Amino acid sequence: MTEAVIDTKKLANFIDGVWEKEKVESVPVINPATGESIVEVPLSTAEDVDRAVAAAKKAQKEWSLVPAPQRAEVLFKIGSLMKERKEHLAQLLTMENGKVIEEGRGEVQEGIDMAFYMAGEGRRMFGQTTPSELKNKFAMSVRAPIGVVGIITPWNFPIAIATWKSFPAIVAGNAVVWKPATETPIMAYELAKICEEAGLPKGVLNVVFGKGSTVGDSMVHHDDIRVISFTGSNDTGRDIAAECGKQLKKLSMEMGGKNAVIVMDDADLDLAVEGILWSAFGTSGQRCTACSRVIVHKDVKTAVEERLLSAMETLTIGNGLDESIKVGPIINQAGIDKIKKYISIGNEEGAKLLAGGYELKDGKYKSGHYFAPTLFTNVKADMRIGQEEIFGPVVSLIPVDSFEEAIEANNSVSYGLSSSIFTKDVNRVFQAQRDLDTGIVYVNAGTTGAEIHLPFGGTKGTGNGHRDSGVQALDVFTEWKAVYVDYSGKLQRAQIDVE
Ligand code: UN1
Repeated sequence: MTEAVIDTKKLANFIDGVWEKEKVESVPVINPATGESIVEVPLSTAEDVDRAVAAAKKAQKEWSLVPAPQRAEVLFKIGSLMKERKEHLAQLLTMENGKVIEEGRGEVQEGIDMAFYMAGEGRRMFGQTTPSELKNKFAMSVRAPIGVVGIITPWNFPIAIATWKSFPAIVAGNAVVWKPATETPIMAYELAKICEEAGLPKGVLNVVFGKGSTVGDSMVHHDDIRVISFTGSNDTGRDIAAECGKQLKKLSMEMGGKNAVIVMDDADLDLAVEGILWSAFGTSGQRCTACSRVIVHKDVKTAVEERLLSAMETLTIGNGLDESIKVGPIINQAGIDKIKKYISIGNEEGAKLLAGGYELKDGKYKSGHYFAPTLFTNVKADMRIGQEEIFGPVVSLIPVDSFEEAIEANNSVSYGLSSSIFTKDVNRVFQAQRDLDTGIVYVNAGTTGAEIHLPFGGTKGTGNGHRDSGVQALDVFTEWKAVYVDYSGKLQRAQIDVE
């Protein structure tokens, strides 16, 4: 079991190209697998945010004038450096977040993919040319950068989500102020170092470590930050949305899901169980896209329960740096407490607990935060464990009588991020992709595994209509500008001087 080493004892904010080492107040970053402190992370103030925003504002003016293909060259270099350091990054990611090393590598790869994809946009970033209704007049639309953007990222995907937000912002000519989650700041430190080495001009990316209640709040209130891109909890998202609404500040949000796998009576059950196992218990269920409901046709309910239970027995739990481990720890005690609360709720609501339901505390689990993979059955779609996000390795099996009932159950939650259906019936496949009210739909695969060149986000309470990643991410970080060039030499009035 190799273990990467971080080259500092205390992280520093990165503002205007300077690593600000003098900050005093800090808290330890705890490895959730071992309980050990890895490094100290500073807790910054509103004043730090002010300086970061001022630096970003100044840098953005020049950066926006650099031709986009040249801005993209820096992103290509960033992607190459990430690729060179993939294993180092993946190990540090596993240490700060707990996800198993294979998933750590996958997440870093997602960031590399995003770097190269967005670098490609430097030579596209297409607008439109379109005929004018008037003679000798030219009309086009172009993307314009917005200015300083604030990004607030979660601990569950500390590098991938940061790249979904910062790379499109940067290639489009904006400057970024980034507040990473205090639980997982190491990826931010490593990524900022890479950006510096790749030659990103100072001030284009600024990292301010600290709490949402200080750093995040100051960013949301700052007049010079014109866009906020946030991924995190529903409650925080609502507060941010209210404030951004007051200020008419552009906001892109992603706030989780209550994602379901539907297993129809004609499904390949072994495949379905594999898909459920991977998307429900991978990352210990701490993905916004995690499968937390299995909506199963009554004719295959018992078979799915039996196969899932025996598949769950193969799940090894422990420190994700060990390649043989399949399920890592939960991020912290608050995460464990929330899962425990939902186990009690499920029991009180009358769901039947088939496996798990407890925290692992003995022996090798003593110093970390571990929870046993858990399966409830006979869950009704409207129970709280069938409706609310648990963010842990807990699956609720909801039996249904028909395809129609399955779709209805899927859509009965307040979220709309990801959904999946296992069936061999092509007609049902197409009906399902039309009727499932989620931003992401999978057929014959679990609910996780979004690729970076497609839009990521969801309907209803998952977000506010914007998308991360994909070319759609550019819509968050640019304004559309319509440009008319009249070369007739006379005043031509639109809508009036048309014969
Ligand atoms: C998240 O859960 O917040 O689709 C991000 C997936 C990953 C990204 C998940 N590519 O599961």
